[in-house]
Amino acid sequence: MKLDKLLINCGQLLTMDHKTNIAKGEQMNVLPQIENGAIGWKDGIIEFIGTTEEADNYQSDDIIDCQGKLVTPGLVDPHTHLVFGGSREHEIALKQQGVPYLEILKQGGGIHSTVKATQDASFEELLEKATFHMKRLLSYGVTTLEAKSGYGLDRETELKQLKVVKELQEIQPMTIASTFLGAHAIPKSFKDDPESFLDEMETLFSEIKEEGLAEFVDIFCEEGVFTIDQSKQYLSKAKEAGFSVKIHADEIVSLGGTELAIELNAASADHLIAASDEAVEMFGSSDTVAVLLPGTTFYLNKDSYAKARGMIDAGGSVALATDFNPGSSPTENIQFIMNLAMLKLKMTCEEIWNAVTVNAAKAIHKDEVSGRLQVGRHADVVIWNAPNYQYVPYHYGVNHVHTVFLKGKEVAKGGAFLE
Ligand code: IZC
Ligand code: ZN
Repeated sequence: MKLDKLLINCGQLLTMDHKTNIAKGEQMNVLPQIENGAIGWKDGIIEFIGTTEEADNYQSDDIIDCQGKLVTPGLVDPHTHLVFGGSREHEIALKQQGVPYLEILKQGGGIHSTVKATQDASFEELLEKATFHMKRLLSYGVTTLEAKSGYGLDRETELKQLKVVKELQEIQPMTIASTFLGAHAIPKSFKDDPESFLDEMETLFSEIKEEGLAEFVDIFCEEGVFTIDQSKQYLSKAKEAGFSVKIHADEIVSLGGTELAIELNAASADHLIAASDEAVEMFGSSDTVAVLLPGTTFYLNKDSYAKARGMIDAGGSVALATDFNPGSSPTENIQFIMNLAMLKLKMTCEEIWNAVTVNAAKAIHKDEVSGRLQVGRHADVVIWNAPNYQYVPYHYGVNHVHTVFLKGKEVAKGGAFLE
């Protein structure tokens, strides 16, 4: 068969092909790979994966000699707040004075400040800004991501955000999972009546479902935001309406959101810095993916990080994400998140690669299309300026991308997005 493109001499070709759609516990330390590998595709679909020797059976007018470089699947970022107006650098001084994240929120800043900017922005402005951030994620090797709403807190703006995500799904080739996070904060007008606000957000479920605007419903379960009981009730309704659910759980205060996520069989429980020891153990007997966001702990200047080791040692499944958002994690650099996972979460390099591919895809139900290299799948492939897979979590703060292929097409090179 004649291929459109054939990569040969991939020093390590990480196929991540575990034969299962999730890597749990000790399996996270296994990295399915081919030494001196080769991969080829036609019409954007992978037709061949094997060794460079085996590639002799294939022809192509476009053969790239990778000269021993690392080659992997496109990365998956399973937790971003991609669509928002404005930015929050005006809060730097408050942060530096030691005013905590939840206090800034309580004073009407933080998420509320982004809500105002998002309400004021037009659909086109939000689309343009989200596209910019998405291309930057792509330049760092991400080809699949999740995007949340949650900066509207009213019907109109929440729908506007979700429609931006839908437009992105339709007009560009990255794979995107959409999450409705209307329950992200309590707007001022509902300050003393959060339940009525949740009722209001719930009235959007049917419209979101009918128009295919989101696959997941998420809630910020946190002190001063939504309680465990409110979260349980709201997410149970979401499940009844046919959504899969996620929780921003135990990010700052230990409320028990992690246990709730597992009890509800959520697709993922996210953050988990303050998760209890019992909750950490529970991941061993659950397929709920622990989505850890160490960039947020770093940026909020906290001392303790989520207990990734405990979760993996208990037999659980861990994924990593940027949490890209304008407040607690303004970065699209998922490679820096991999550095933090190595340094602060004490994850092995093998665990880290599983956490940004196969497990990240599972956390957003994209495991059938993303996170692994298999014949028949989209050719979402990254060539790295790295001699081996350990090198990327090791050498920090820079972009190691050599080339990103999205559905077979070269879209980013040397860390820059190609127009
Ligand atoms: O805009 O602050 N934690 N939500 C919950 C966020 C962080 C995003 C933000
Ligand atoms: Zn978040």
